[in-house]
Amino acid sequence: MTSATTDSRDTTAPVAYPPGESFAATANADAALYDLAAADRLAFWAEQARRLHWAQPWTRVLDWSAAPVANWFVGGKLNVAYNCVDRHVLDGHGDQIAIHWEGEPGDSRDITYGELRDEVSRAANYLTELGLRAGDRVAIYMPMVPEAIVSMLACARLGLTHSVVFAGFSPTALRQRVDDAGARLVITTDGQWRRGTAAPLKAAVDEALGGVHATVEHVLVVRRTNVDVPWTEGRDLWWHDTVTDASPEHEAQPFDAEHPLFILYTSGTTGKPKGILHTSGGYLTQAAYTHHNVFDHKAGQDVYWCTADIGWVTGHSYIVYGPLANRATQVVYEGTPNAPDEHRHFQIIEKYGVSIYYTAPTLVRTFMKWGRQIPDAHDLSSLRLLGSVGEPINPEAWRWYREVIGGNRTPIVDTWWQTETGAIMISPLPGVTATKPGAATAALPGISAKVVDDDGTELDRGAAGLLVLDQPWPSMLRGIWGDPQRFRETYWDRFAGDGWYFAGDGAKLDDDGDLWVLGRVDDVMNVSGHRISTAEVESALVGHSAVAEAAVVGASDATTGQAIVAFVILTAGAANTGDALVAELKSAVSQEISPIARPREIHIVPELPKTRSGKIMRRLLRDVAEGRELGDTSTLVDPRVFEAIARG
Ligand code: 6R9
Repeated sequence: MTSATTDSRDTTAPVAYPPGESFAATANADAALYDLAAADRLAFWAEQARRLHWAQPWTRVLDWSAAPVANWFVGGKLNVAYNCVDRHVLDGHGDQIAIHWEGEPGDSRDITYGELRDEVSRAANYLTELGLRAGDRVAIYMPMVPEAIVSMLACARLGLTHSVVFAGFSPTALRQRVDDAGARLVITTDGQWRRGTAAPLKAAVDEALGGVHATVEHVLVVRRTNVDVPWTEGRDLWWHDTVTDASPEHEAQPFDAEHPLFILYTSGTTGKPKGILHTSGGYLTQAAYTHHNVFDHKAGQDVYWCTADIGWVTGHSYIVYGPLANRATQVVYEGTPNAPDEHRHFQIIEKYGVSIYYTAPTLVRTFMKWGRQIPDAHDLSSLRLLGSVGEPINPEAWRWYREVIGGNRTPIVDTWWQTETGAIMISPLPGVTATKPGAATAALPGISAKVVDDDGTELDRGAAGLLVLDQPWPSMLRGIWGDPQRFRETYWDRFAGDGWYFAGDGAKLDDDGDLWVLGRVDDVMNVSGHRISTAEVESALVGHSAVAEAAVVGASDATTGQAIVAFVILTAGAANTGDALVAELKSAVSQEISPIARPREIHIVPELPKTRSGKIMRRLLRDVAEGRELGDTSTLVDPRVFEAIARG
């Protein structure tokens, strides 16, 4: 093997790993899928949609006449929750375990498909009793407890549109999302476990809603940590007093293929998060198709584990909808990888015999930092496939992942996709594709991607450009909630003449024609696989009375991929207390957005480098943030330093 490299953009030294013969012999995918999709793309997707149970068949696969809003499986009707739960029970798999749930403090619960159906039905009955009707929005602000998944499925069953808000988000961020979606109900827990301590969560909901709220009628609370909770009589309801007592009999009604399934907020280039809207039939089709082929998932045999949180799209598509539609048996883990110690993930893999493990590069790099003696202390031989998502995986981490976790035998699928795409778009097919450290390799059968320059001209191999999707796909976003204009501007105006979707990522094809995703080309940072906009952090900083102006950049970081580095100018009269002020500003950002948005560094500077038109020169700041130790910030304000950097 060639020497490992830490540069994810080094496309010169990769070694390809052809599929193993025995893996290929039983693989779900085969090379013919590419030919089938190329011969008739829509017929191919129609075939994939037949994985699902449709109460009424569609009359047309795709109507693209209202582009960029797609209409897939026109006239078809289905119930998403029925597809994820009931039909497996009716097919005789009610006793199969759907979820091996592992709580952070060490408690655990196995939930069969039969039990899941009963719980989802109880929740659906109670939400109906509360007066919720198809089309209403429900905010779900919960840690990784089974009731979070039950809540999502109960919404899907009733045609309620859920908006899951990551439980690490602040009350301000929750409020923004609840308001934007006009939610009638918030489902939460009393508290959440984080490395052995119970942190309050219901209290954050109260803070977010503040007294009487325009649209929220009720807050439904699951007891998890037993912390004391503030309580508003009449508005607040305990899950165990209501849902638990509801009837487990509920008949699911079918909804239109284009019925809104969920809204999920993601960061854009401005301070205001975008509510990405997904619908039912096309979304579930592509989630199920990709989960089957990309993870080579075999129902009744595999034990699957996706380590994401349901607060992100990966949790939606690859914990809830894709795996459950495919009758997976999966691990759902509540806590962090180092609770109570760094062995936790490997103990879980061993305990349940996990065979498919899907995680983010940032965690692989963290494992590397902890050292191989930790995974080496465990029997990981049940693993047969590894996945990566969220950010480019650097070849060194890829190789370590394959060798140390995968015992040099497992294929690695590096899956590129976005909240907006709904499901995986670019990935190797295990058993078919020769994988290559750092490369997402190729668009999946049925998906079309190109690497183009600013004018939309397709680039030759070796040249870096912009990633575009030039054909609609079933799980594509159907819009930004309440903002059709922003939807067009953000994704479609850049290549309006061609009708292409602009992903916001840079990419290149290498000499073999394999695709490498190079990271964001806009003002969106990627910290540990989480998208955070520079504008959002800047606005949190200037929200502090001491800050007059702020500029934020993502600087490369060995563990988190990128880290947030901020440069701030203080208001006249603000006392520069140095480290104390920096610490205060960091926690202000954590509180305003989330701890994941906490800057790694904040530099207090007398001025910011600007162009003549007044635009902050972020590129220069990024060079500074990445290129030198900034212990002494006084050098920063010296214009000669900037001149020197600009020349270099
Ligand atoms: C699924 C998810 C999307 C952004 C995307 C890109 C980055 C995700 C990647 C990847 C390189 C991969 N990204 N997967 N970059 N290789 N395999 O992460 O959705 O949170 O919306 O982030 O993440 O920059 O544009 P989301």
